[in-house]
Amino acid sequence: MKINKYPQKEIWSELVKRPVLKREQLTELIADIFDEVEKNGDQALIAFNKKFDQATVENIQVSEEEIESSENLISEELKLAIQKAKENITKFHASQIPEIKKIETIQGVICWRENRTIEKVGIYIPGGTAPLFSTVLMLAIPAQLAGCKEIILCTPPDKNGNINPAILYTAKFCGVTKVFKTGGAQAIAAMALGTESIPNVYKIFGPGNQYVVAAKEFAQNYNVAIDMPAGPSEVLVIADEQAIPEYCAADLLSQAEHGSDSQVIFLSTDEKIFNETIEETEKQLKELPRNEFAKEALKTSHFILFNSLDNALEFSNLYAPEHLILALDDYEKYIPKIQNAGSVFLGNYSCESAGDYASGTNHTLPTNGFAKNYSGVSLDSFVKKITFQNLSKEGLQNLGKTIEIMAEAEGLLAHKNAVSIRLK
Ligand code: HSO
Ligand code: ZN
Repeated sequence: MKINKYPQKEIWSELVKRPVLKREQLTELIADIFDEVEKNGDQALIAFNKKFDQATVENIQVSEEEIESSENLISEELKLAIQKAKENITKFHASQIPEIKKIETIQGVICWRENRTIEKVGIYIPGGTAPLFSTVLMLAIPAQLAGCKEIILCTPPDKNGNINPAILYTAKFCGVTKVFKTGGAQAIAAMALGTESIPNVYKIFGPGNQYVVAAKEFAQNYNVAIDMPAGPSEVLVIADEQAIPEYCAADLLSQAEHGSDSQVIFLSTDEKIFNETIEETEKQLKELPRNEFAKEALKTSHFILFNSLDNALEFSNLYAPEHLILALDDYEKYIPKIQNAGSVFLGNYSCESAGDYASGTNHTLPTNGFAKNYSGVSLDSFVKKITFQNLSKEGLQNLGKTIEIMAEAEGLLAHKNAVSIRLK
């Protein structure tokens, strides 16, 4: 932990820096993988499964039977929990479907926007130490609500060639149309380019390691959109004198356990709460099964004492955290002062895990300072908006002169003529 008391503003810009990730030059490697997938399709993916995941699979696509049997491999309790989470996530995201507003800008000129679905989308779910079936909910539910026709999912198989049943169950439950056993950069390449079994998609979503992130960036060369630039998870907690150190520590650790590169920041205006949260964090850390990850993450994490909440908020806006927790008595007062954050948790009972799993908001959020210029995933991420207009004769009469003058000033007489010819 890096502990700092009342840091001068001059050093804030140092404190908000994320640890520099060792990002090797991956472009060449990624380009080779894309080439290989383009040339050899499914066979390339099967070979990559052997090479990177030590898995032998004959069919890249998960069979109906495998999907069906996933239901018997997870507990009833977990199924009910997934159902509850789905209900809440659905409620919240369905509320984001906009009503169409037709605006008469001047008499006879009507303009509006309509959503159209991105027809084919791909979801990537990483393998590794935690099977993130909650991320399937967060991406497939808005995709389905938006009306995406093809929602495919790629995830790496384990050594026996299987996929975690909770991922399969959730995928089916949330309308994923096809699931494929392929991971890493090759999965992204397959979704961007298409293979014999994997259809190419128009937009790719989901978290992943540095190879996946680099491959998503590379996929944009093929006219494929991506959800957002990705980095390790983060939480920033601001606590005043009524915060509860046990809760604050638990929240910090809930994010730190994601990985050794996770970022957790604790800001407080109260020295007693500050010291007790540090102690509590050390104490709770020892009990965690994933404490190896959390311990590493804490090494680069900041605990900072501030002399006012306004200063703490200003620091937080500069940091632009993925998740912001306001463990404050008067959190309402501080809402308007939040400028940069992915998702905000208000008061002592709003733990970040609520948003990670089941309250309804999306957990795919901007990290690494991108909360300054990106939003998290929402229904909007699965649609594009088309503008429409309709001018009546009277409308064109009302607007014609303006257009003609502007077109002439740009020297574009054909533009001007498109108006004049109608009005003469
Ligand atoms: N906190 C993660 C999402 C997640 N948490 C999935 C648990 N499972 C996003 O930053
Ligand atoms: Zn989490």
